[in-house]
Amino acid sequence: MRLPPSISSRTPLALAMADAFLLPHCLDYRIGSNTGIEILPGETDQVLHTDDSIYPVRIPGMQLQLNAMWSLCDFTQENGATRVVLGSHKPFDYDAGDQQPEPVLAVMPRGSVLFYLGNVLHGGGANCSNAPRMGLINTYSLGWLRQEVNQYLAVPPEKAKQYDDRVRRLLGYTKHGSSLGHCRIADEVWVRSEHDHTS
Ligand SMILES: O=C(O)CCC(=O)C(=O)O
Repeated sequence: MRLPPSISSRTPLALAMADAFLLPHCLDYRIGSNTGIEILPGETDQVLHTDDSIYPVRIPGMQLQLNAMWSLCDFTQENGATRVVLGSHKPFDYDAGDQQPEPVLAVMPRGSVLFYLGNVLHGGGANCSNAPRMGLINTYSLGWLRQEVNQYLAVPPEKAKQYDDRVRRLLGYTKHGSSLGHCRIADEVWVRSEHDHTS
């Protein structure tokens, strides 16, 4: 389920994490997606995957994406807590005998948050309980990348206007650097940046 920007997208903790991991590689980052995830009773393990595989590049030392999984209920071993392969953001050398570790479970109480880099192997767990396991994933991507969800369609200007400058910047209603994404609109939805001398 794709969701509009939520309060969680701009909590100081999430933004501090995104600052730390993404700002070394861009001037400003963006919301990639906001996705509600419900794992129903009886669902089995999701295939382990990386989320930044939407971008067909790997640049050593550069993270493209940071993800935050908010637990909307307790995440337990029984109900399908997210499985995370620790260290999987580092290259594996199978020829040298490296082995992929078993995933660990992000067991956490309702209202917690799990941060994981876009190139970390992870997946939802099997839900062996009798209640849905609900979470909300906010992703953030480097400001010069295309966002996973087209935020200008998902949150068009008339809706985006209800959000403050920070959220509109996160949505992409601003330029990145001197001209990427520029648009000559005289509209209150646009956030002028320090690099913005043209519109
Ligand atoms: O629900 C989870 O724990 C992870 C979900 C996920 O990684 C995905 O849907 O891509």
